[in-house]
Amino acid sequence: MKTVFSGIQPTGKVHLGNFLGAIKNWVYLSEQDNKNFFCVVDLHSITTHPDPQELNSNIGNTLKLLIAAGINLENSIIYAQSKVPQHAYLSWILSSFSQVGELQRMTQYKEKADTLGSHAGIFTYPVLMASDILIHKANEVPVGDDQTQHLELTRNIAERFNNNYGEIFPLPAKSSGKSGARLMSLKHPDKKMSKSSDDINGTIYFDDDKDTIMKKFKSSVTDSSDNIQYDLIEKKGISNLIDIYASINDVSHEEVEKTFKNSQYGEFKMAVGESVSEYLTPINLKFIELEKENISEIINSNLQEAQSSAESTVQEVNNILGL
Ligand code: AQP
Repeated sequence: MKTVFSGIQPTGKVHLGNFLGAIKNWVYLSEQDNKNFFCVVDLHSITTHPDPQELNSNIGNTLKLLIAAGINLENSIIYAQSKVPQHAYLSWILSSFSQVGELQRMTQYKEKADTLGSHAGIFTYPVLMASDILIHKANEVPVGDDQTQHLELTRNIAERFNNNYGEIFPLPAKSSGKSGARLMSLKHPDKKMSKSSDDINGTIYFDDDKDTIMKKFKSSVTDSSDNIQYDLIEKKGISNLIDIYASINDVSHEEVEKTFKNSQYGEFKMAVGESVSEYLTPINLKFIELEKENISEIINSNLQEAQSSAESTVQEVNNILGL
């Protein structure tokens, strides 16, 4: 049985990109014969110095949303990273198996250092990410292409540890599960749809009602032709809409082009909006229902399982290191 790990940062309100790029696949993986750890990686979001109240509310909402999305909790554990301090503990140990040069080469470090200032948290962030994966000895990690470099680093760190102390950590691979689309803003199709941006009209949030969703799609930026064709260079806006429709309906770009070959942009935009609303509305309704319920028992039992899995790895590592 495979062990799968993946995470989401509580940096804001969860959006359609998070669903189609990650959570939809997590739901799929939770229906397979895997052991899954889906983690709200709140320690990572400290790098942006968030408002404490906002952070706290985002952590709770994100956990609730993972349940509302339909992740099967029979074989999946959802929890907040900071409640399992073993993540940070292992991260310290792994930092002695990480090289400064390779951390300096991380593209996201270079990008984030430009915007957030170069504090050490941004620099050592990939080591914590390696720890997130290795603490549960995950062998599969469903992540987007932007995380490939971090996953390679995780493998390097694990290999170095293993070379010194024996085969403790499996070398994790990128998930071969259904890959999700990389959604762009509806208003700025050259920018990624993102939790922490203030691009409200370009972003579809999980709790947008049908009216709002339809309005956002109606005013989405496309191009002056009326040709529904996937072309990431010349037609970024319409390609983004094709991606969204294809991902929600589990069809290929070609099938979308074929289905809508006689439609105009206006018609297609409404069809995409309808699909999105049909996909998000039940999740939002379930989320509202969960808000009224006391789910602390679910959260606590998941947390205990996560702590016990992490503690068993820490014990093994401590014994091997002579700690
Ligand atoms: N636009 C997107 N399209 C497809 N997938 C996306 N993901 C994020 N944005 C898109 C995927 O969602 C998962 C969780 O992301 P994250 O919270 O770890 O961080 P992120 O990638 O930085 O997400 P955001 O929403 O853009 O947040 P901020 O604004 O905080 O940076 C990941 O699997 C990610 O690929």
